Amino acid sequence: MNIKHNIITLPTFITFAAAFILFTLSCNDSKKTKSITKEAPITISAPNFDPDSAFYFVKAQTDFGPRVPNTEAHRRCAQFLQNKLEEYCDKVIVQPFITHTFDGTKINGKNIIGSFFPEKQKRILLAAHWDSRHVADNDPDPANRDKPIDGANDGASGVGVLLEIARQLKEKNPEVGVDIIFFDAEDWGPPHGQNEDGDWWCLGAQHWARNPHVANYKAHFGILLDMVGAPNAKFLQEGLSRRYASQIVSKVWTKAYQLGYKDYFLNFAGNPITDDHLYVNKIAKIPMINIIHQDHTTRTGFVPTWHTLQDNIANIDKTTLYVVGTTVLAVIYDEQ
Ligand code: AHN
Ligand code: ZN
Repeated sequence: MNIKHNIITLPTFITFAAAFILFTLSCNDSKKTKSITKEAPITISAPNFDPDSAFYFVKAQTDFGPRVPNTEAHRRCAQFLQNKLEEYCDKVIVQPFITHTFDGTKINGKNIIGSFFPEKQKRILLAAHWDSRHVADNDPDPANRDKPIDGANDGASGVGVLLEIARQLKEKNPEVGVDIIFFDAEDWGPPHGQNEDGDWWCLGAQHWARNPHVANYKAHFGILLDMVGAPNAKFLQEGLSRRYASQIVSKVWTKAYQLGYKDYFLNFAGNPITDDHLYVNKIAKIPMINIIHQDHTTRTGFVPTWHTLQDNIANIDKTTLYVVGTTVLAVIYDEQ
């Protein structure tokens, strides 16, 4: 037996003593450290939004042709959207409704709703309209003005971004519940400048706000996407969003600024726009903002392709889809 093994040498003693002192210090400090980590928000980093996938989802819609209510393209696209939400979400509800437009047309509409974690109390509502306008009444060529539009930007872009968000939510669970609503019959309103007092736009959103898919449905806040696919889009802080949900405007624009998207999300007030979020705010009483591209250089206040045959897939920009999708995903994964 070698006795050397039982002798504690001086260097060994010093090492153990130092370790003991450090351990004791860290124990005394543990209370402070714990309370600091408790107060700091746990930030779950968001998954990566794929702009190619979002673009594919936009094109899949325009490939059906104009999604005007009562047409075959509209019926086929509804089935596609339902299938996609069923692939990604925990629960899907399709809400059919019958309504009349300003010109007396009776239409069959469908709101299509996908939910993640339907049992969770704290929820975020995301929405876009999936129908496209029945007429290109803003087209520069009068011969085109009674033709239906593809609505690549006006309709399909918001839905495409939300389908890519749904695909990401399935891969990486957020802390909060999320509901995605594709509203129908948003865009069969009267010609620009006519009948402006009537509630002729947003017929699907009006139906849902009066008949939510879940009794007493509430969400912490909502985000509507409308025309989020044009190159170099400018998102002013839309007027009704500031009036009804200014804190959500701040939250989203601050996040966009942090991500480096200040050239898209401008720190300026935009005009109020009658859009789906108005009825979600007024009737369902859920604070909802609208991320919508406004252009004050045109007569209509929207981009030149708005309600024209030029609102097609050739005028969709992946970078804009990416900027909007990344911002909304970051907002979702910040909530707990
Ligand atoms: C009005 O022009 C009053 N609202 C426009 C809402 C809209 C139409 N968004 C897309 N298309
Ligand atoms: Zn429109």
